This record gives sequence, structure tokens and C-alpha cells, in this order.
Amino acid sequence: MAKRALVTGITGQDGAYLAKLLLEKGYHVVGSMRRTTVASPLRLIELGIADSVELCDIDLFEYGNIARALERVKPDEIYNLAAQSFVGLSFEQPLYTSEIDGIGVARLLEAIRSVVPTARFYQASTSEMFGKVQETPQREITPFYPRSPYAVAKLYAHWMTVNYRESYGLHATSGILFNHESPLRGREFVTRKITHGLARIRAGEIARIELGNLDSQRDWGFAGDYVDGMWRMLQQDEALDYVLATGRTTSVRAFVEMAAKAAGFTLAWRGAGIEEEGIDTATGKVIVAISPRFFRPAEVDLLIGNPERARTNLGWEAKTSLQELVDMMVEADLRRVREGRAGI
Ligand code: NDP
Ligand code: GDR
Repeated sequence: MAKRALVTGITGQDGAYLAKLLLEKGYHVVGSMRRTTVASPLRLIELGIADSVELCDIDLFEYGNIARALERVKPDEIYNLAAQSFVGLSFEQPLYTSEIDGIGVARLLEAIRSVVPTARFYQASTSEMFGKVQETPQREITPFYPRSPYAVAKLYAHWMTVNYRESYGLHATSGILFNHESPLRGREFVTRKITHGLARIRAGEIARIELGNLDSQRDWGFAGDYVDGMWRMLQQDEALDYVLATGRTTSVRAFVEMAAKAAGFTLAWRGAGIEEEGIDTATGKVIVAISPRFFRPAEVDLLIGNPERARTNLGWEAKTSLQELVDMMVEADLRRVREGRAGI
């Protein structure tokens, strides 16, 4: 009999790539989404798997709908990808973010404990929990210092996952994933904002992109590699927590430069700090401007992960280079804009 996987947050970036991977491995995949007026799983459509995934409704706000879904689906593996995942928005909506990303995970763990205690559980934890730099590169035992309501909520969920493993013997794993991107990344995140923005400038649809802090550094990998790591974690006899990262870090500024080059611009910076502007030397036009609007009340300056445990125990590594990732994203956005495709 095919193994049954429940993936919460199926409409998101990781949900789509994970569903594709699990289908390829022969799983019956049930993806949960919130009921909305426009219930169209665009990313599943983009990957050509919309008809292969069974959909169900789960909102992490409600215990009852989680428990009933578990009773009906009876999953062998549960991947909790659902979250208010945008750090910037969590400063505007700290209570909602805590409710879904923190307490929502407690609801899910309670429901698993009651309904399907032998199911294996993956929690989407995050490098944002490391926050203010305590040690580099960051690994599983690096002290946490969250710097946003999002990271604080995720840290609560991380410890609840560990606690349910230790208290009740659940096969519960917290994957501490560093930033991972793809052509299916939401447009509010900086990498996609840049690649999508450059494609629109190329097409003459907009004049410039406005960004915030160019100095923060991130360990960026490709989402397709990272969902494979999630799956590997749940195949282990013993549940444990794992960092997934590339082990390299790059500034937002350097990402802008790489993406601009891939999109056919030659970028030079005109100023410094908050007034800094990126001009295309071929046309002399400002195509990147800095706006205070996109700075955060507290910033995570530097993330760089040490994926040694995942390499040793899971045989996992990030295969896609940053250059390959940038090229993939720029190419996809240039094509989408050229074809006039809205959507993702
Ligand atoms: P996305 O923002 O693309 O997807 C988040 C998903 O959660 C969407 O399907 C969204 O549904 C769903 N969701 C939001 N609120 C609720 C709710 N109240 N109840 C049920 N579902 C809800 O995120 P990613 O795919 O990038 O990330 C997946 C997970 O991994 C998230 O938990 C994120 O915090 C975490 N993470 C991501 C990293 C990354 O770099 N991508 C790194 C580390 C951790 P809807 O479409 O309706 O909004
Ligand atoms: P992050 O991703 O906060 O790391 O969280 P994001 O792409 O939003 O920001 C990365 C860095 O870029 C800086 N930045 C900007 N960010 C956005 N979104 N928009 C801008 O205009 C801009 N200008 C500069 C940010 O300040 C930040 O330093 C992502 C999410 O996927 C989380 O869910 C996940 O947990 C972490 O990655 C790991």
C-alpha cells in the first residue's frame, strides 16, 4: 500500500516541490489549504501535479478541523509547512503570526498525539531562530536569539516539537532550514522581488525596484534540494533536528548584482547606505532604489549554516549553486513576463 503523506501549506513554494517529490516516490499525497474564495493551487498547476494531489481544508487556527482531517486522512507522515511565513509582515501582525506559527503547531501536535500518535511529523523551523549572531556558521546547538515576532513564534513551535518527542515519544523532527528560493517563491521575498522586478523593467512595465537593507547576508539555496532533506529526515529510525543550508552566504546587494547581470543589465551603485541607488550603466537609469519602507524594526544581519549533521546522517547536500538558482529564477520571470502570465 502506498504511504500516505499530509502536507499542510500545499499552496506555498515548499508545498509544491515537496508534493512533487513525494508523488515521484509513490506516496498518496493529501495537501491541506485554507478555504479561500480563490482556491486555485497555482504552484501545483505550474508543476503539473494539481490533479495528482488530494486537497483538504485545514486552518491551523482551529483544533477541531485539524483533528478531523487527521482522522480522515490517517497519514503516515505529516509535513507542517503552513505558516504566516513573511518576516516583514510579522512586525505588523505579531498576534496573528504567533497564533498560526506558534500555537497552531501546538494544536497540530496535540491532534497528532490524540489521533495518529505513530505518524511521523516534520516541523518547518527556520534559521531566523538564530537571529542576532551568536556563532557562525550556525548549527543545531547554536544558541537562539530571535529578532522578529515570526522567529519568536517559530522558536516556540521548535521547542514544542522537541518537547512532544521527548515527552510522548512522537517521531517529531524540527528542520532548521536556511533560506531557500525558486521560481515559485512568493513575490514579497527579496530574491523573487528582485528577479520579478528586473523582468518587468526589461519589459518596460516598471521603471525601478525599491528595496530595503542591502547589507544583510543570507545562505540561499534551491527549494527543490531542501524538500528532499525534509523527506530524508522522516525516513530516519530516530527523530532528530537538522540544519539544512549551503554553508555559503551572500549579501542582498550581491544578489541584486548577480540577478541584474543575468537579466542583461550592467549595474553600478551611485551612492552609499540609505540613499544608495543602482544604475544601469548602459542606459544611465536608476533601476534599484533604496526605500526606508522596506527596512525592518530589527534585522538579522548574517545567516550562514553548517549542514554537517545532515550530510553525515542523511547523506544530504545542497546541490544547486547560487548562480544556477539566480539564472533559473531570472529566466523563469523573463519568460513569464514575456508571455504576459500573471499568477505566481
Ligand atoms: P509560503 O509562504 O510560500 O507558504 C506558506 C503556506 O502556509 C501557504 O500554503 C499558506 O496558505 C499557508 N498558511 C498560511 N496561514 C495558514 C493558516 N492559518 N492555516 C493553514 N495554512 C496557512 O512558505 P514556504 O513554502 O516558503 O515555506 C514553507 C514553510 O517553511 C513555512 O512554515 C516557512 O515559515 C518555513 N520556512 C521557509 C523557509 C524558506 O526559505 N522558504 C526557510 C525556513 C522555514 P495561503 O496560500 O492560503 O496563504
Ligand atoms: P527572510 O527573507 O526575512 O530571510 O525570511 P526575505 O527575502 O523577506 O528577506 C531577506 C533579507 O532581505 C532584506 N531585504 C528585503 N526583504 C524583502 N522581503 N523586501 C525588500 O524589499 C528587501 N530589501 C532588503 C531583508 O531585510 C532581509 O534581511 C525568509 C522566509 O522564507 C522565512 O519564512 C524563512 O523562515 C527565512 O527566510 C529563513
